[in-house]
Amino acid sequence: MKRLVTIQDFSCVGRCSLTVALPIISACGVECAALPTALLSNHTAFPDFTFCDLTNEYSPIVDMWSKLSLDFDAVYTGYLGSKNLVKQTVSFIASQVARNTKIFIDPAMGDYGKLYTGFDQEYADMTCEMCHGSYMILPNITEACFMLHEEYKESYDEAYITHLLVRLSELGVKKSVLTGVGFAKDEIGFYMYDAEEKSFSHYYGSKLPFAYHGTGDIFSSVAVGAVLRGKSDFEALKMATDFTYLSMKYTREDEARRDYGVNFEEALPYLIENLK
Ligand code: PXL
Repeated sequence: MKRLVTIQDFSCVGRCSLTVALPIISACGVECAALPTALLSNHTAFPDFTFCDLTNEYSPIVDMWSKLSLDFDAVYTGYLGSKNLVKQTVSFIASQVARNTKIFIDPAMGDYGKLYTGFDQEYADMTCEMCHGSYMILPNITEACFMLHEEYKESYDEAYITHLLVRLSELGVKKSVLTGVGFAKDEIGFYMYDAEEKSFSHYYGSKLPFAYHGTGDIFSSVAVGAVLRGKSDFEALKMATDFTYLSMKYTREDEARRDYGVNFEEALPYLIENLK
């Protein structure tokens, strides 16, 4: 069984980051260790939240892992939460790249053309430093634009998407993936660039006429879990697209739903079945 460590915050309520990554990656049949970067009462899209930065725990934890020779097949980073945490993650990733660990980066910091509360351009710039030597990066278009200082476009063509992907690969990433891409009103999926093969691929599923918070974390967790379970990158990303759609559909059908992320729990049997 493969073991990965995911580095992101623990938001107690709201179904994002670790509360999404842990169950999904476990359902993929992959051991999921965790390095929590911050402890929040709930995610930052709620009107208010508490935030406890765990920066001071970071070095002692990774130093202890090193002392105990604990190692990982992959590292998967998500929402980090402060520049200090990005800095520490840059050096942790560098140490792991040197050991040939597969690095997956979801630079979770914004959506719909805006950064989440608490982030700024400098944070986005620092995120680029994590990319060198990494295996896959999975930003949405907003995150890619902030990282690359490119104009965010709500309506775009294929040339815009492939340009962003090639620029992402120049940060030192093997597989650049843009999430939430669609050219027709009713389609959404991913567009990938393989820097070694110099080839593009994409897949779209149906787009539902509503949006929920936390779908990016769900998408990335499925993609990372499925790659580590042995699926090809394309298959894993396709599965992530379909799983995200299914989770959103179940959420809509739940009359008692609350505005706390999506009902990915109900879609877990699909994942387990398709990864057998
Ligand atoms: O889903 C991304 C995410 C993760 N963690 C926290 C967040 C968000 C998005 O707002 O606030 C704390």
